[in-house]
Amino acid sequence: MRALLRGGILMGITLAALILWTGCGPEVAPPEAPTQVSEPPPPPPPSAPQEIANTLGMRLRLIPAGSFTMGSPPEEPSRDEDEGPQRTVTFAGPFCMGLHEVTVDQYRPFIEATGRDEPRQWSDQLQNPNRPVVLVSWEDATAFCEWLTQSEDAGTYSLPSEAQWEYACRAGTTGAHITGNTLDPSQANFHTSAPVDVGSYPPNAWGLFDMQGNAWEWCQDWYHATYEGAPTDGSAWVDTPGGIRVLRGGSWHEIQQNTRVANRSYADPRRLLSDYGFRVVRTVE
Ligand SMILES: [Ca+2]
Ligand SMILES: [Ca+2]
Repeated sequence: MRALLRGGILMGITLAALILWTGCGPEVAPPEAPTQVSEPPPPPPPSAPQEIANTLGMRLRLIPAGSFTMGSPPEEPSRDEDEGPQRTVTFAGPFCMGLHEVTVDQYRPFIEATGRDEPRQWSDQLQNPNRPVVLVSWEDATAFCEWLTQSEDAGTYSLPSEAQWEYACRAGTTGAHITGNTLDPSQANFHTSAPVDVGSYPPNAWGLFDMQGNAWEWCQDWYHATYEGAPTDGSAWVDTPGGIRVLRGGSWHEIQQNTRVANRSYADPRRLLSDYGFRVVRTVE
């Protein structure tokens, strides 16, 4: 009798355990999932960076963090010595860069708000509001960026560092031009008679227009005749003030070789020329 009772209890416990296991117990592990990738997801494709606009109507592109080789190899035709030695520059974080050179129309409110002197030939330039503002010095361009930072509610604006400029211009390319080893007159405004409206030529792979040609673009950096000792974190090289600042990208006035991505020009920060303009960068916030 006791044995029968014990057997019944055991059977009951077993049955209860079976019910628990099949119905109410902890969930059974699902079948093995398809192959899982354990690495972190890749960064967003550089061909599709984010775009923002400020209250001036200026459009800016998010330039992704990453590394690139700055400068040109010794064998590049028409290369100047100051384009080397080539070095790896790494941007730890993204930044924003103007899609276009700063236009006449975008420069106008700065003059009106600050009373700063109009660029030479300003009344002529006003006839073409969507052309890059030219005849502006490095000092004018820097003052514009400071004013813009004050008047906008997000980010700090500045001229690009040379490294930011070249990284954004190359957009992953490694040739003498963003188009390869040559640049066709249909691809950029160079060796012509005047600047043209910004965005009249195809953009680069990151959606930036007129990085080569149209107006030369002032950079923050003091000019150094070599990259020996230059920063590798993408910042501007401003530790040893000199007499001249850097310009990049060539212009409507220049021959093709001077629009090469790695080419560097330089001028006194107060100098004005009819093919000197600029574009801005902004911090990401
Ligand atoms: Ca340009
Ligand atoms: Ca040069």
